[in-house]
Amino acid sequence: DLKSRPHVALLSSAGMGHLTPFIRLAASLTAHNVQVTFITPHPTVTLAESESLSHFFSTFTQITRKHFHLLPLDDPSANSEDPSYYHFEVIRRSSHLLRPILSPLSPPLSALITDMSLASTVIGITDALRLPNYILFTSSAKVSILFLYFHSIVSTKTTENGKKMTESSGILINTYESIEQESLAVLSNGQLLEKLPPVFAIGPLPPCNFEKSQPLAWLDDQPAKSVLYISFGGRTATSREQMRELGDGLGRSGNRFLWVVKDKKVYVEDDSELVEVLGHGLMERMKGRGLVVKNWFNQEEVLSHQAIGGFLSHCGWNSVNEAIWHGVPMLSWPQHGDQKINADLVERIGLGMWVESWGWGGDGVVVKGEEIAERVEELMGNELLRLRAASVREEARRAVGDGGSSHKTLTDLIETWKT
Ligand code: BUP
Repeated sequence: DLKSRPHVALLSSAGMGHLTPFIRLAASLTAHNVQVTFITPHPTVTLAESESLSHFFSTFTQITRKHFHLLPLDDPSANSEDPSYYHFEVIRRSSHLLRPILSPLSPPLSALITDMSLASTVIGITDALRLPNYILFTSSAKVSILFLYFHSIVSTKTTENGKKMTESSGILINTYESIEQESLAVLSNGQLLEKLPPVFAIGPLPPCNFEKSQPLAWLDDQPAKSVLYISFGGRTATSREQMRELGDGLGRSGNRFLWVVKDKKVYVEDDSELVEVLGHGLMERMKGRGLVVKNWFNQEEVLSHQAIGGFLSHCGWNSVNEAIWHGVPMLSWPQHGDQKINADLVERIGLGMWVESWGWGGDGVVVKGEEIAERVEELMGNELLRLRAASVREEARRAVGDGGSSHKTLTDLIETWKT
């Protein structure tokens, strides 16, 4: 019965940073008694995505999966250094194939929720089908302001999604009132643009249960809050020189650590030998106190572990949300894209530190091991920051708990889908 149980389709995009919030939103909607059809572009860019999807569908059997077979794309102009960006373009150019997937869905859809990177082509299709279309914005409210406003002052191809988003039925953001009050106000008070769809702060989208699957024996043996977790996301290629300095810094600081090394702009397909990257001497010095891994680790599970006491992070928005969710203090080291804006927010809400002079990781400036060691010690020994991070965690959980601001926003939105 559509009156009590609306049917909503979700269309995700490429890369774990985009897929993860879609999976979490699908789980949240299911918990709110919404019937969900999940459309997955096929093939995915990485193995991590396809594995995550198969765990997800085998756990959430009530969610219907639809494959969206992508057209082969043989166009060098669409190519990019980063496989995710290339894939965005492939999905974009295949979007006309969505219509035959969407039209026959039964019961009829109340709405389609699309990734921000696909707004420019998908909205035309949903308009033709007279289907309300919502955008899931996978970064912060503050970054969404830039996205939505930029097209009104400059005109380039990259602003197309932002422009189209202003024509959507609404924008869902994985954030919550108390950390982005100002930005959310700007998005809703008519100050930014004359015509802007409603914005729904529905985060932080809680991690789903199926994501807890990997045993981490090494972590289990470490004292509480003693381990620094280091990851710069799946799309950051840290230079070898910087990796050596980071290793040196970890060697100097007496802390335990778990370091996920990514040497190329790929996830698990990276098979270069760690020793080759870091060198024998450094590997020896780090032995015993640290674990260096180059494969895909379930980050959310790592952050939930009692042994973790700090997170040296690129500040991808999902990583920030996961640190918030588990109250893990952060040392921010933005690498590209929206990450400096996120790092600024992390500092302002009291969740972490940001050494701005480090610049963008990988921009040619190499931060020395000595300085890294100093900051790591500052992070891991900062009792005040730990207390603040714990209260950020409580506040976040209140937002999505019964009666919380994000919970109420999502419940009210679902009500409007009931016909
Ligand atoms: Br790397 C890595 N394990 O080893 P962000 C990432 N993740 O679970 P951005 C793992 O991928 P990108 C790993 O928990 C987060 O949910 C992580 O999203 C998970 O980064 C997601 O933090 C990454 O928003 O994506 O820059 O958007 O990692 O592709 O660079």
